[in-house]
Parts: sequence; C-alpha cells; structure tokens
Amino acid sequence: MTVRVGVIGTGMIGQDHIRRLTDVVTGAAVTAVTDLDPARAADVAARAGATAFPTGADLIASPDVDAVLVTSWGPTHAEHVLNAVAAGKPVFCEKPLATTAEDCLRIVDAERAHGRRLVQVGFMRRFDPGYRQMKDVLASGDLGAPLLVHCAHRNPAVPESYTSAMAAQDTAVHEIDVLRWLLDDEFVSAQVLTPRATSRRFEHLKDPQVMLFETANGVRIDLEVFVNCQYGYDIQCEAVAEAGLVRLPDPAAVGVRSAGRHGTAVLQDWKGRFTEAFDTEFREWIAAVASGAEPTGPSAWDGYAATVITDAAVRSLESDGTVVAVDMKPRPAFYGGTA
Ligand code: NAD
Ligand code: ISE
Repeated sequence: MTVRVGVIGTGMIGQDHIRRLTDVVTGAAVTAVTDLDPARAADVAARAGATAFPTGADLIASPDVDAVLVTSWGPTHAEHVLNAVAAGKPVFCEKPLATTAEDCLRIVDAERAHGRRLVQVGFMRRFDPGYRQMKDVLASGDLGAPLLVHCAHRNPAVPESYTSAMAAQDTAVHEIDVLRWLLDDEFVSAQVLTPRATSRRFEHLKDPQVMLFETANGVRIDLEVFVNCQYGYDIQCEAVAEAGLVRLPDPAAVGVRSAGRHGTAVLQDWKGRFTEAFDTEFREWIAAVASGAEPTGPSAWDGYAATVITDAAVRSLESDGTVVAVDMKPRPAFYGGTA
C-alpha cells in the first residue's frame, strides 16, 4: 500500500521532508499540501505533483490523505494535530508537539480517547545511528549505571530573531528528548547559567548558556548550548557510567594533510549532520502507517515531557539560574514504559 501523505506547512523543513518522502522513502506519496502562503503551496504542489488545499482542516478532511505531516510554525501545531486525531489519521508533527504544556496535554487526552497511538513527534535524534549505538551500550548494562552526561549543542550562527529562551525551546529540546530516551529516565529539575556572552553576535542574546539537569535516578547532565560558536555545527554527547563511558561518534570525515596541518572539515548545519536520522525516522514512520501499526517513535507524551522540561529551563533562565523543579503529570499507562 502507498501511504498518501498531506503536508501542512511547505517552508524549509516541509520541502525537505517532501523530497525525502518522494525520493528517499519507499511506500509513500505526497498527495496534498497547504501553506499560509498560497503561492508557496501552489508552487510546491506543482513540483510534487500534489493538490494544494486552502487550509490544514481541508487537507486533513480529504479522502486522498491517509496520514498527515505537520511542518508549520510551532504555535500552529496543536490545532492541526488535534484535527488529525479527531479524523482518526496518523500524524507526524515536527517538534515541538505544541508550544504550551496545556496544548500538549489536550493532544495526549484526545489520543487516549481515540484509544490507540496516532501521533509521532519529530525528535529525529532517536534514529541517528550514533545515538542508537550509545543506547545499546547503556542498555546492555556492561558499563553499569550511568552517572553523568556531558553534552554540547553548537550552531555556527543564528538570526537576530532568535531569543535567549529559544536556546531551550528550539535547540536544547533535542538533547532533552534524546537523553530521556537514552537514559530511560525522567528529568526532575533544570537550571540555566549564563556565562560571559559572546561579543560576536547580538547584544540581546544570552549565548552561550550552560544547562544543568537532574534525573529521577540522580544522573547529572550538563549541556552547553552555544548557537553562535562561529566554527560549525557540532553535537557532542558523552555518558559516564560506573565502569566506563560511551561517547557519540563525530560524523565520518576524511583527514586532510596539507600545508603543515592535519584536519577534518566540521559540518555547518543540522541538515547534513542528521540526514540519516531523518531518513530512518520517515522510513520507520511510513512502514508503521502502511502496516496499520501504531508508530514507535517519540510519542505525544514525549512531546509533552519535552515542553514541560523546556518550560522549567526557561523559568530558570528568567530567574537568574534558580534550580526549577520539573512539574510533570504522572505518565499514563497508555504510553507504556518509562521515558
Ligand atoms: P519555515 O518558516 O521555513 O516554514 C514554515 C511554513 O509553515 C511557512 O511556509 C509558513 O507559511 C507555514 N505555516 C505556518 N503556519 C501555518 C498554518 N497554520 N497552516 C499552513 N501553513 C503554515 O519553518 P521551518 O524552519 O520549516 O520549521 C517548521 C517546523 O519544523 C518548526 O516547528 C521547527 O521547530 C521544526 N524544525 C525541526 C527541525 C528538526 O531538526 N527536527 C529543524 C528545523 C525546523
Ligand atoms: C533547529 O531548529 C533544529 O531543530 C536543529 O535540529 C537544531 O540542532 C538546531 O540547533 C535548531 O536551531
């Protein structure tokens, strides 16, 4: 069966996922698109061989759409996801699931009322081969219990519209999700410290930031978020356990020796760094939808958890680094397991 996908939001990542669903993943076809900008939707529709719809609600209602992909702006996600759940259609929502914890819970409640999982959230790092290998090592128990995790999330530069709160909401949210999954543990507190700010970018921005998290099992996580580091896109993660440590590999790159130096190139953006993760994420989602199975990727509950933890980090940032408790509801049995 070919899964007919309708895409809401044909901007940067929407177009990239349309390319992925069309050229990379087998068993999927993009049949419908919509965008607030009708000219953009029409242009993308013409290139994809899809129909342009006036609104997300029209697209979701179409009998030519089996599954929905939401790649619009974050504050609009909840409305589209709720409409898809009401229509009983599987929906893949780019992060964040919603921008408030209340909206995330409305989605969780709607999905539970429906009775089976329909929602997957676009936290693609769970599909990255390096993180998957780290998870296998930790889950094997060979290293004993994890005790500490050291991470860095660096971007070469961000635009002026990026705010200090986005360091948690837009950037660290990926570590928040992948570490809940990697450690199979829940975050209980967040603290954000602001060292001397770089002078190489905007005055309004607190950059870099140091984020400290504690989990229910007592693991301490430190995460440097530095979104104007200048030199490249650089993701680091090292988990220290009782009998050893496991580290995320850097992407493979050839070594070049020239003019008395030896070096490797550093990637410049997240698209290149996580290509394989995005491809696998969509392959697995389409395979689940095609077989009528529930999705196995990040759930609506994971989307809720990430938003609640992000909120705690932003509250800490706004209160000069106070330790803020994560105020999360108990996890419903519907979502199984722990993190
Ligand atoms: P973008 O601004 O390039 O594109 C968003 C598009 O959605 C625009 O064309 C806009 O007109 C359209 N849109 C907004 N609201 C709409 C609505 N209600 N109905 C229809 N169209 C609507 O943004 P982007 O960079 O593509 O980001 C989109 C989403 O993807 C964001 O939530 C972002 O956080 C997420 N994202 C995820 C990753 C990742 O690594 N997983 C990376 C980048 C972006
Ligand atoms: C961006 O929005 C993403 O989602 C990327 O995956 C992330 O690494 C980047 O820092 C964000 O700005």
